[in-house]
Amino acid sequence: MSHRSVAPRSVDAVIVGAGFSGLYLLHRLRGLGFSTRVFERGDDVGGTWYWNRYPGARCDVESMQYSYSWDDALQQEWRWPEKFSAQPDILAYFSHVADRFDLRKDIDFNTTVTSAHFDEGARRWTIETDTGEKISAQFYIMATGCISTANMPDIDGLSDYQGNTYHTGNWPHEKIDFTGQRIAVIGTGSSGIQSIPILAAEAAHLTVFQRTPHYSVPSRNVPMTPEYEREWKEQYSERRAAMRYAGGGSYKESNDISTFSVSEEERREIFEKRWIMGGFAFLGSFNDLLVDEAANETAAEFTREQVRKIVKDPATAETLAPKTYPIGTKRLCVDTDYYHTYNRENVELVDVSGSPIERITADGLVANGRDFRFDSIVFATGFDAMTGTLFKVDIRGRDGLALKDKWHAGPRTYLGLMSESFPNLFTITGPGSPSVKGNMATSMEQHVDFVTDCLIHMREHGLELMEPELEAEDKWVETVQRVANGTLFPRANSWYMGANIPGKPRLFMPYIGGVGTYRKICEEVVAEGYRGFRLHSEHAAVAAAE
Ligand code: N01
Repeated sequence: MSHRSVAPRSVDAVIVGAGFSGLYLLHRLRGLGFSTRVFERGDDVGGTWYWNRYPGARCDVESMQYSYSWDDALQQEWRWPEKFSAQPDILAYFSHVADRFDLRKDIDFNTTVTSAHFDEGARRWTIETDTGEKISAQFYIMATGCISTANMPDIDGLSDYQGNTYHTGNWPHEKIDFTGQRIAVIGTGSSGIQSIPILAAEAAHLTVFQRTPHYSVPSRNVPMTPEYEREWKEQYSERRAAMRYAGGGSYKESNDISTFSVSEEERREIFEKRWIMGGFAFLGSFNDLLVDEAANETAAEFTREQVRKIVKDPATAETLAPKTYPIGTKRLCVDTDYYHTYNRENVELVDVSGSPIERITADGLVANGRDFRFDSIVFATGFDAMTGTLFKVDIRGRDGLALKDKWHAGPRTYLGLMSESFPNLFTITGPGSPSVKGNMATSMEQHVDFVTDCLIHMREHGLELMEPELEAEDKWVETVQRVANGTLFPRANSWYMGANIPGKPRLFMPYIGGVGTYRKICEEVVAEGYRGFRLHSEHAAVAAAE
């Protein structure tokens, strides 16, 4: 994993990130004869699964569906030990893929891209890294994921703290022994909810600081059974095909009936059945849960009832039961024994919804006027999602325009793939694409295939530059907002809305119209000669469809 000794200074494509999408993109582009270099900040492959090593980290999309579909031998041969895979198993999978397809030789690890500037004259990107490298590329592709920049809240006194601090999104590689420790966990999103039961079992005492309760459903994770695995493997091609056109990019998601088309009794039965099934299936109980407030409330109340049934202390149960936003509008959490954890003697829940944590002290923190002492503080405080990582690189397009400046009031993309004034810059699962609003695996593969097809098309037609038309981009930005405004999503202060980061524009960033619908739009765009994109040859802009 050291740097290559003789690395080309000029390539067809530079990819940033060796996670799910970067690895596949490298495999595809290299296979097609495009010279390609990947820069990766970590010292190995895996992206989000490389960084998020906190206790209990697990994918809440089933492994049979959260895996590559592009190599049948791989999907037939790989054995997932559990229905929902734990982080070490997912990392082992990516490591296997990197070896199997000999990908590491084209990846520079421990290398952070610091800037990428478009050179108008050369019609190429100049990319610089923190290792001092400067490389020129025709195509610059950010495959950096949507939630890869950890959010460390700006709480007074943080630097005074003498104990250990951890962030779930940037967890140490070695095992941390919390035995006998007094621990604080700040944050109760997916990462907090997954780690809290494990930390509670290890620590002497655990205090959870909750600003907003999240809705969480049980995962019902089980070891993979030979029958289930066989069923999937026998039907992989049909199921993957169905996933590509499904609303959420997963197989068998929703019950296509509305909430009030059934009696109250039937509704309850459906909720019960899906609660027992586990996982995201619960949100698919009815087709209108995310658009109809009254419908949503039936599912929200059912969830609150489950919390009250599990958590013995009524006051704690009420604090844990979300009431201020519709279910599903902050990302639904999927847990193992999360609510049960609050029945343990050594766990305390502290509600900081009324007033923020006041300050961190040398040996703990002050909240609600109380002084707490901790050996370790775990920040499960999420990410500067969707745009944070893109903005960490000084990306400049035509006339030195910074991406950060162009997007100062919110991301502006065409299809979440490209932004006007930034020719040949692609963002895999960028804002304005379904990305986090579905099975990321399905969406990442679709974007990689789309981008690869663009490069092939350009090579075949002797085209040098690709860029969205401003009008197409403006319309798409409007579409993304219009579709989101037709749902309940804008009602929550979620990271989808940028609401978790002080000062970030508040608007819904992913495209919520559905993974399948989005794919069809992309297919139409291509069929109509890359409608909405301008493709340039060396001397003049030419129509793409010839
Ligand atoms: O982050 P989050 P996450 N004081 O933003 C709280 C994916 N993921 O890392 O809700 C006190 O959801 C914050 O409070 P509030 C998945 O897409 C997937 O848990 O903003 N609290 C919230 O409770 C997920 O959605 C998997 O009021 C503060 C928490 O910190 C995404 O990653 C597993 C605070 C952050 O929750 C992010 O999840 C894990 C402060 N100053 C993650 N600042 C799986 O596949 C923030 N908070 C299973």
